[in-house]
Amino acid sequence: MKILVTGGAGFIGSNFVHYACRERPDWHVTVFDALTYAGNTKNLEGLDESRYTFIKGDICSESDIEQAVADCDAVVHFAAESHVDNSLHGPWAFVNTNIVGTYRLLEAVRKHNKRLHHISTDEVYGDLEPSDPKFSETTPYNPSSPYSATKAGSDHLVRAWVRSFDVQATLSNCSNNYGPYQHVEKFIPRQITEILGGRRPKLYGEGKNIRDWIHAEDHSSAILTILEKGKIGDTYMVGANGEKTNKEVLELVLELMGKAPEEYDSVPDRPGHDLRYAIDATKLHNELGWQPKYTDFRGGLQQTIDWYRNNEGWWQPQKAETEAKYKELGR
Ligand code: NAD
Ligand code: TDX
Repeated sequence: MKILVTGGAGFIGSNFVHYACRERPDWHVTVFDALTYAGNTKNLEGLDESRYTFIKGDICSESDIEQAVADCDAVVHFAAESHVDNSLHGPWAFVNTNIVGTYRLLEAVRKHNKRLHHISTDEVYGDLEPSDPKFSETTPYNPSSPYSATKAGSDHLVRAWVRSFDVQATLSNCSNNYGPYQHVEKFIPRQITEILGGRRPKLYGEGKNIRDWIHAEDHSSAILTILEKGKIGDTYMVGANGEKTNKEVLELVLELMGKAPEEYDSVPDRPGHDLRYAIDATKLHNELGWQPKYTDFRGGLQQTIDWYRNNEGWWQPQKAETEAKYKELGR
């Protein structure tokens, strides 16, 4: 089995590549990645070199992606612009990669008749009030940011290509991931690396927003399950019952790093900030028998903190530029 992983040098994509190489020793993985600011070939270090090939390529380039697709059996599509704050200040890259890039990939998959699994996010459903039921596969789309609107657009394209052209695709919409190799622009790594650098973490607004955290390895096991057992044309929600306010997460990071709970700064809120995301993964449990492994958030977070502590050489090169961008935004 030859698997093409778009965005495989990014956070979740590289976690998936490590997981798939471990769990499926007879597979060959081709990582296809443009190496934007978010991609890093260091994320693939430690893999047996005979097990994977790296192609530097852009999913928006018809020729780059078509060649790569022609040469594989199945595609797992992670490549995207993924950070909400960036989408508020430079939406074009999101429209281009998330929508045009997914279109190019779909055309290549259609032409060469390959299996596709498309990775998406719970953010396409908009946000919830604290008392609302969780998102499920039938929740109507209602995206808030340029990021989530372009991910929603990509989901609609995939569904249309399944229905209109018989493309053999499945989709999954997952909640917030955490774990190793996550860029320091994102909430948890930003706070860990601020503390490691001797500075105070930064909480948007009052920190009442709720996110539903899942470890990237559990997301990887869900993707592998759907790729192998999912029903063509179906969407699966992926989540691990990890709802927490941002303030709760930050206080836990502070505690695990030996700091007092008030040792952080409140900074101006993100415009249009979604209040709550929460996933109901019943379909994935009942139909495909998937279960998460990292059910203890405290343990998973401690492991993640240890990873950043032990891999300063990985994150330090991204840090100054990331914080300079946040400084410009006043966050
Ligand atoms: P990331 O930003 O860490 O990685 C994205 C990767 O895609 C990078 O390696 C980048 O170089 C590559 N890429 C970007 N544009 C490309 C292009 N035009 N051609 C080829 N490669 C390109 O993102 P992530 O957090 O790992 O997210 C991966 C996927 O999972 C995305 O589709 C995202 O929407 C989805 N997702 C993320 C989360 C989360 O919590 N991070 C949750 C649910 C879904
Ligand atoms: O410094 C910060 N302080 C803060 O309070 C940062 C960077 C974020 N936040 C808040 C904003 C969010 O409520 O923390 C929460 C999480 O923020 P992000 O890590 O930026 O994630 P989010 O906007 O929730 O989106 C993430 O989950 C869904 C991923 O980035 C998306 O790619 C995914 O689809």
